[in-house]
Formats: sequence, C-alpha cells, structure tokens
Amino acid sequence: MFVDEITVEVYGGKGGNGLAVYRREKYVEYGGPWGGNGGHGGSVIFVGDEGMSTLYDLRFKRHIKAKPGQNGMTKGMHGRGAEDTYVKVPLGTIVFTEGKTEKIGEITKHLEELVVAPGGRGGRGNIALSTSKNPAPDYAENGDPGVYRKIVVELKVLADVGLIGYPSVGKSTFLSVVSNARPKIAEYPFTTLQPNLGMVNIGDESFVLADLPGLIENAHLGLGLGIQFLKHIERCRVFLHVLDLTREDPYQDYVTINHELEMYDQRLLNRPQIVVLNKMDMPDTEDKIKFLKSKIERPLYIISAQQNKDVEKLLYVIMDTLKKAPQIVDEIDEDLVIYKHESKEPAFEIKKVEGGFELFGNPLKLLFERTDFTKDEAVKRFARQLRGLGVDEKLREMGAKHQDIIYLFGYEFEFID
Ligand SMILES: Nc1nc2c(ncn2[C@@H]2O[C@H](COP(=O)(O)OP(=O)(O)OP(=O)(O)O)[C@@H](O)[C@H]2O)c(=O)[nH]1
Ligand SMILES: [Mg+2]
Repeated sequence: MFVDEITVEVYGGKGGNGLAVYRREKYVEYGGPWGGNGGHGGSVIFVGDEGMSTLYDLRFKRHIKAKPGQNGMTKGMHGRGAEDTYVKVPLGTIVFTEGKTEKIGEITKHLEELVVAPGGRGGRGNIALSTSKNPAPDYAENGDPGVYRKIVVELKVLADVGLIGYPSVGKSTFLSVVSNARPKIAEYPFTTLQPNLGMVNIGDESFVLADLPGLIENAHLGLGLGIQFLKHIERCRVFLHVLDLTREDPYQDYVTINHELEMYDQRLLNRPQIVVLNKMDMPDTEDKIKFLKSKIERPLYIISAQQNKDVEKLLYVIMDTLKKAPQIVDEIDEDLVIYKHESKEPAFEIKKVEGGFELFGNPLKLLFERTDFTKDEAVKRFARQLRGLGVDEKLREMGAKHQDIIYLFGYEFEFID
C-alpha cells in the first residue's frame, strides 16, 4: 500500500523530578539542601534522509515516545537528560497539527531536523530552589510533562521532472536506464505502487526524476491508484509524458491523461510537458507515429527505453526545458500559519461553576504539574505562584468569597482570603 499521509502520535519525554533531601554528616548538626535537579526529557525529532522516498516506515510507528529524564539524586547530582528520539523521514515531508490547521514544519534537506514533540524540562531539586529567605526548602519540583501531539505527516515528492502516463508504458524502465534507481519493472499494470526517485546526471548537470505510478481515466476521482499521485505530480516542474506505441490508441491515452491533469488542477496543463513515444523497437509503429505527429502540437521524442535508444538526446532536451521552467509556488503553504512553540495564550482562565470557580489554562497546568502536593511547603509555593499570576485578584473580582471551592485540574481547593 502506498502511504503519503499518515497520522501519528508523538510524546516528548517527561522531565525528571527534582529531589528534596538534606546533607547528613557526622558531627554536623544541620545539613544543607542536597537534592539535585531532574534531567531534561528527550524530544521526538524528525530528521531528513535522502535515502528514503516514502512514509511507509511510519505506518508501523504510530506512537513515538521519547525517553523521560532521570530524577535528581542525592549529593546534589543532577539526573541525566534523556537522549532524543530520532525518526528518519524522506525529504519533502511536511508536518501539520491534527486536522491540518497549522503547519509545524517541513524537511527539505538531508539531515535537516524538526522537533515535533519537545521533552519536558527537569524539575529543580532543593539545592536549586534554596533562596536566602528559605535556605533549606523541604520540597522539590516535579519535571514538566513532555509535549504530546497528534500530528499529520505528509509527503510530497520533491522532484524536478515527473514521469506520467498509463500503466505499463515503460516509465520505470526509463528511470532505470537513466539513473541508478532500480524500480520494479513488469508487464502487468500498476507495477509501481509508490514513487521512485532517481538522480539523472547529464554532462556536469543533474536533475531529480520521479517515476510515478500509472494513471488511468478518472484517476482524479480516485480510480486506479488515484489522486494520491496527482498530488505528487503537482510539484514536478516538468512532465515527461510517456506514450506506448504498442497500445491500441496512444493518442486517446494522451488526451485522457491530460484530461485527468486538468480535472485535478487546471494549472497543471500549463506545466512544460515533453511527450515521449516509447517502444519504437516494436514492429509496425510507423502509422501510429505519423498519426500522433499530426495530432499532437507538442514536439515528440521517439525512443526505446528498454534498448536505451535515443534516450541520451532526450535527456539534454529535458535539462534545457527544466532550466526554462518556472519555479512552483506552493499556494497551500502560504495559507498556513507556521506553528510557534511559544504560546501566546493567557496564563489562566476562570469560569464560574456550580458551588465555586474553575481554573484552567496550559501555563497554569504546567505550574500545577511541577508541584509536589505531598509537601506543605511546595503547596504554599504553588499558592504564591497563583497569587503572582493574578489569580487571587481575578477571583475576588469575579466575586469569590473566603472558603469558596476552587476546582483545578480535578482537584478542589478552598479560597482563603
Ligand atoms: N519492447 C519494449 N518494451 C518495453 C520498453 N520499455 C518498457 N518495456 C516493457 O513494458 C513493460 C512495462 O514497463 P514498466 O517500466 O514496468 O512500465 P510502467 O510505465 O512503469 O508501468 P506501471 O508501473 O505499472 O505504471 C515491461 O514489461 C517492460 O519490459 C521498450 O522500450 N520496448
Ligand atoms: Mg512503473
């Protein structure tokens, strides 16, 4: 099965918890704080790999989890930060948030990295939390949770030239003759199930050629392998349209394929298109060639891919056409807001509910999760943090009274005023 769009869940690793312990030494009555910080949680990072051409691997990795950071230790030792989890993806991979509302980023170069789920910060231990006012805190911070996200990963093949045509006309054969790529070749239709890319060197120049699965009538409606491939074709700057001289009516094939391009996106008809008549080695092709020449207004190139006949001449024509071809502006990308990691959301929100008030908001949740609620001091600190954010003030403004219930991420507190 061909995969070019896939939803995966990515989990940044949790930061390690900070530790609260005291130094104990013989003959020393009071030890100072002695707990180290938690290590940073690992991130999930996509990395470009020029050797890959599909998202097939991700089909078996729907949940990608990075490792948690190590907890802080005694004697002031910090927990080790977790290693990041790297996932190789092909060049041309675009990552969106769920529902494709926002673009997280895109990978276009070999070894280019994109953090798709950052790991959480490690919690501070009681050494780091000590201040002149409170030189020996008996609490530490919990590590932050890592970012969890459902993402949509999409691949658009990045190729200069795309081979289009009916199944079995010899597209893969052509790619195999002009590049090092070794696509599957066979006499039955739909041999090629996913795009194959090859680098074509000609003189001291080169271009990337994509061998795409064959198209048939109503491909734009999803017939055959369908619309997925039209999406790849969209990005090629030049089309190499292969016609098979052994087929009954190659002219009709030519018309049908162009009609499919038009139905998918009218602008595709304006892309430079080089028409290649393949399988010239077969007998009785003269009449068809003559007929095609009279009907098709574009220049025609007659070759035998299998016997590598007149192929090199064609490569120079392709290179020339490519140099004159306009760059493709990607309209889709321009509409999208690039996803920003730093949030502009308010620190908290308050809603009046039955019997009290409810607090929510991600920044607030983070402070909540950092807090070790088994320690009085840590809870007091959390209360101070809320006051610092202006929560108390806002609650009063909204009419909160002493001992009203405040609901907070599944917990209940009393409002003390
Ligand atoms: N006689 C002759 N046969 C050819 C030539 N080029 C390709 N073929 C044969 O045509 C058949 C189909 O070739 P492929 O290269 O697999 O065709 P394709 O266009 O990639 O087909 P799909 O992947 O199914 O879309 C194979 O049996 C090839 O050996 C040629 O120039 N002459
Ligand atoms: Mg093929």
